[in-house]
Amino acid sequence: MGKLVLYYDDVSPPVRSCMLLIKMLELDVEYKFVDLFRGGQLDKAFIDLNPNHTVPTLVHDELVITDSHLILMHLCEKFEKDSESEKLWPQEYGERIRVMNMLFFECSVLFRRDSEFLSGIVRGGFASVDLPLHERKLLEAYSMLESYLRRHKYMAGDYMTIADISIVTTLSTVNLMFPIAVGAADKWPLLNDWFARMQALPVYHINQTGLEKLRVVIERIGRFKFPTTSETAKLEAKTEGEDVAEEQADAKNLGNVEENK
Ligand SMILES: N[C@@H](CCC(=O)N[C@@H](CS)C(=O)NCC(=O)O)C(=O)O
Repeated sequence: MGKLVLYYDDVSPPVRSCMLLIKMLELDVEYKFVDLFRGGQLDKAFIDLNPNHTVPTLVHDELVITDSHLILMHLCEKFEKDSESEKLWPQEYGERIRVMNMLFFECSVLFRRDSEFLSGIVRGGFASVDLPLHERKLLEAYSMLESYLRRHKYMAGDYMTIADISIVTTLSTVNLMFPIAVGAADKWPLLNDWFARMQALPVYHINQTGLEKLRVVIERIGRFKFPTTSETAKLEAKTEGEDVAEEQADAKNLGNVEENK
């Protein structure tokens, strides 16, 4: 099968999507940790490998793949068993294009909007971000996903594909701030139902673990708490320890890097 190495930090939604798929396909992968909140992605050796210094990065023999969506496609292409019941990456052209369409949506709309929001918190603290603006953009993305789900049961068809795996890791991250359940009755019933189905997957705990790490670190750096039951985050004055100051310095670095993209 050739050697597979995944550079990762599971605070990252696109990393988590690859980890979910790797578990589903039961692949033997060597994991190399890149500590994002300590600037590990800026180490020379890693930049030599991936000039865009992002995780996930997959090395498969001579191939270096630096985008999660392509990693998902590649792993399915190479390792998904050729079975009718396993169509995470379908063969039929039209179905495949629908999957790609949603992967590109994840990349260019959902992840981008989520990343702009979280990068703002990391750069300047929660109090500095334009919450109504981000809320409008992210809730609009929920509504877009709700529209896709009116067409079929999963994001790209009536069965689960890598588009669902990619979307759920970012969506669950956005959900920390803007709970989908709040709009379950009226605005996003289908999205809420789809999210529950995805959370019931046997591998979902992998996403939950990274998500929890991200929640803790973003709350500490941003000096706030994500909401628990209400839609509104509560600002919370926190005492800054040395650890926080150090993380903020590194996080500023990360924020600058993301801003330049
Ligand atoms: N479109 C890329 C996005 C990857 C990405 O932006 N990863 C972030 C973490 S979520 C990262 O590594 N940021 C570090 C940096 O930009 O220096 C993918 O899906 O793989």
